[in-house]
Amino acid sequence: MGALSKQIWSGTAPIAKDCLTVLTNSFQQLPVSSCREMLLEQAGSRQVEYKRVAQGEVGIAAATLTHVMCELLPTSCHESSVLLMDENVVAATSLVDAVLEAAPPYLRDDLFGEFPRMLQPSQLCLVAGGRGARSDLHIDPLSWTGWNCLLEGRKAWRFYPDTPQNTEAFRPLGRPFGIGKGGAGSAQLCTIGTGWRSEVDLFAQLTTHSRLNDKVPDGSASFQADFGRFPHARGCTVCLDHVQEAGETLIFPGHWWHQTYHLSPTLGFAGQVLNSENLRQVLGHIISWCGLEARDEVAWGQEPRALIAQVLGEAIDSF
Ligand SMILES: O=C(O)CCC(=O)C(=O)O
Ligand SMILES: [Fe+2]
Repeated sequence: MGALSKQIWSGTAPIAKDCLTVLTNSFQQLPVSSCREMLLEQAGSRQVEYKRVAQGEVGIAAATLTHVMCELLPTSCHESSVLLMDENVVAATSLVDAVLEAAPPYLRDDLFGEFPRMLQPSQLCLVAGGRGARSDLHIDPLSWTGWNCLLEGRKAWRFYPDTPQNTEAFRPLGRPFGIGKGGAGSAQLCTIGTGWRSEVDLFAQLTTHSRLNDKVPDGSASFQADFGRFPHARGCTVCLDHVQEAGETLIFPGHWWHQTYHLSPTLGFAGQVLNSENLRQVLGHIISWCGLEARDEVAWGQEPRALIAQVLGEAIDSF
């Protein structure tokens, strides 16, 4: 597989598949300060779970949204970082509609709405990180197309192709997707596909060069994985790096390995999209995960809604 590629989207050309697309000046109609205010006003007292990494140990803790956003995120640092990724609090506010209305049309035309309700991925995930916060190195579920808009702060991204070489390097752990006790996403009752995560942290350490020169980390190149703990990670392929600036939305193949590092306190949202371009890929993922009969070209030629109903019906029956 060749190197991953990146395009800066002009706003007119069609969005190329299998490519990282960078939309600059996106979500302009969304006033950043009122997003923060709306969140805190409408959901500030709700309990949220956040991820804390301290001395390499990962823990999950809970606090109110206001406490996380106003107290914990501003004091986060590389050695003791805080990341909030929550799909429930935004759903309790009027922000979902405001964000989706301000989204580029490409992201709004989403066929996931045709999935049975219990199997619909949540439309919007709030992503707020303190300095030094990092997501897991992971592959999103269902081979969907992911999108991620950043309203405040700077975030470094690193992408790798999902090749056998990287499977060997990152030693994936499955993260099944389906219906669970916790609703869509956490799958214990009916699984229709999977994502993957790795224990490797690509951003575990500042490189010797950055440390010696007292450089403020400004992108992925300032970091390296903890090779002492994960020597197999040295065997990975070349990567694609991007530093996301406020106002940028990234659209990317969710089946690429990816991990983020929050270079400064951030506020943003993540979502996913299903459309005629990736329908075959997503339904193909579900067909192979559930062991359903492969489709021929005629079947793939059907109207998207009919295809979705058919494949999802069979997937549920197969469980
Ligand atoms: O924004 C982040 O820190 C991680 C988001 C992510 O993994 C995604 O949007 O798929
Ligand atoms: Fe992701």
